[in-house]
Amino acid sequence: MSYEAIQVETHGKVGLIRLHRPAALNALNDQLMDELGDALQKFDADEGIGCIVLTGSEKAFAAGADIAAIVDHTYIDAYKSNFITRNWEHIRRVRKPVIGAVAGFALGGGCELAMMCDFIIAADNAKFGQPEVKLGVVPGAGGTQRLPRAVSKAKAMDMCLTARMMDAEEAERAGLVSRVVPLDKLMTEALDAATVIASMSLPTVMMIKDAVDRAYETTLSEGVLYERRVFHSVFGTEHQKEGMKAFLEKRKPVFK
Ligand code: CO8
Repeated sequence: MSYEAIQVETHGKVGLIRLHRPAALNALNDQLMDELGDALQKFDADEGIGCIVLTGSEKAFAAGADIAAIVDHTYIDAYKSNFITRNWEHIRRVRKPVIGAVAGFALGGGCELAMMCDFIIAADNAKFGQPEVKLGVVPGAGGTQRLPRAVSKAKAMDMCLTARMMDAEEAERAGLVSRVVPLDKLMTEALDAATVIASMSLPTVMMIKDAVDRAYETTLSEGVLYERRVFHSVFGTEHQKEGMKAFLEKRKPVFK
């Protein structure tokens, strides 16, 4: 598949996907979502890739669903095409870590896409919001579910009901993003973090992602049990032997 609405690069063991519809502030249309799903699946399957970075432009990560493409949708159009979920599930199934590197607007589906990433590094000009209410619609790709889990019910209600945007500083304070960096350092910081992750044992990294995600899907006691079982299983891997021996031998581990 050749891409027009995204750009794809590799940096060592890091796969970089850049949303690229500059004339529409990276508004999410079917083409972009299909290409994104395809690129994510390819990086996920690529043995040479250990971590993925998803980014947009300096002005916009993504300004939401492409309003022009859906303004005339009927209920049946949305239902029959399974609007949103058909691609969204691909993204959710990616097993390698995905870092969102967010600059500028991350609104509506753009904010929801950023929240699908395992963590977000934000530029200091980032703005997050769920402005769907202004369009007479509700968030449709997890905004009412992931936002309260990330920033509390109070802030999520405030953002979804008033459509106010949250700037990068507030987003970090509220726990929506893991770090805020100057705009000109965003890609270096995101690629450096991804390179660190990609240098670790890939199966271990995937198990950690899986276990942390469990925290949002289950009770504490079930989650802790799941973690313990995974923890036990790592003693069956060469990477545990290599990681622990390397520490004791005061050298860097080599994870094959
Ligand atoms: N859809 C289509 N086109 C858009 C969108 C969008 N979401 N956002 C911006 N554009 C276009 C503008 O129409 C404009 O095009 P043109 O130059 O041809 O007139 C161009 O991008 C630049 O935009 P602005 O001139 O408006 O730029 P400003 O800097 O003045 O404003 C804003 C930037 C504040 C981001 C403004 O563009 C805006 O409010 N955009 C809409 C944001 C919004 O409401 N997003 C929610 C959309 S609904 C949604 O996301 C439902 C999610 C469902 C999941 C979807 C998964 C696929």
